[in-house]
Amino acid sequence: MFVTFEGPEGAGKTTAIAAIAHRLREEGREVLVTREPGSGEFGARIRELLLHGEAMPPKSELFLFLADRANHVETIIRPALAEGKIVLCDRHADSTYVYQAIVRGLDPEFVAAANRFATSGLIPDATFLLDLDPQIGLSRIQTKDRLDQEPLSFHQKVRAGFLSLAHADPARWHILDATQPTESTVQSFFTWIDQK
Ligand code: T5A
Repeated sequence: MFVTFEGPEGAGKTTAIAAIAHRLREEGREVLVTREPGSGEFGARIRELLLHGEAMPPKSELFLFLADRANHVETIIRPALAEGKIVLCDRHADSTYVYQAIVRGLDPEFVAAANRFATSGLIPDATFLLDLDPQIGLSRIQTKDRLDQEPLSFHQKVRAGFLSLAHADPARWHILDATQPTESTVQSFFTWIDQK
């Protein structure tokens, strides 16, 4: 089972995923917690360039996220799925569509096709959108990276972009109120998985 978590900065994805993984493991399930960008040594190097390096053209940013994703899917996610693990992934292809196409303005059709190429067509079984006012999310972050430092209008477009994707595909997306305590997200996840 492949589950992704998306949303604006500081929405609480990492915190919620840790709590969900803990409870799944208590139930005896095999879980892989992973993230984009930055899984494995290859991903960690790309993450450093993307989040802590200098400014770069949007096209370069796109290809770095895709390079990370292709490696992540092939060497980490697919092997874990083949072993029957539940894979909980902090951001995935939808982040690229929102940040690089909708917000940065790169060609949406090209970005969608590039995502399909990078993932070899892997689509999450479910995606949880932790939605909140970006001002609240940004106020939760202690140390801001390159993308966190974009203006508020950028982050408002990110929020709107995620909401538009979620509303277009309600069978996959679950929109959650990220101003609620983490336990609320955990409950929503278990309500979903217990029906599977
Ligand atoms: N990006 C990523 C792209 O542009 N394209 C792509 O293709 C991809 C994959 C990644 C950046 O790259 C961009 C998006 C991002 O800008 P990142 O550091 O991985 O950078 O960024 P985030 O995923 O946004 O991680 P954050 O750590 O900023 O946010 P989280 O994981 O949503 O939030 P979390 O859990 O770390 O919590 C943040 C703080 O809030 C508190 C926590 O204790 C923590 O202090 N918190 C809560 N407080 C109150 N109520 C709750 N419910 C809370 N939950 C957590």
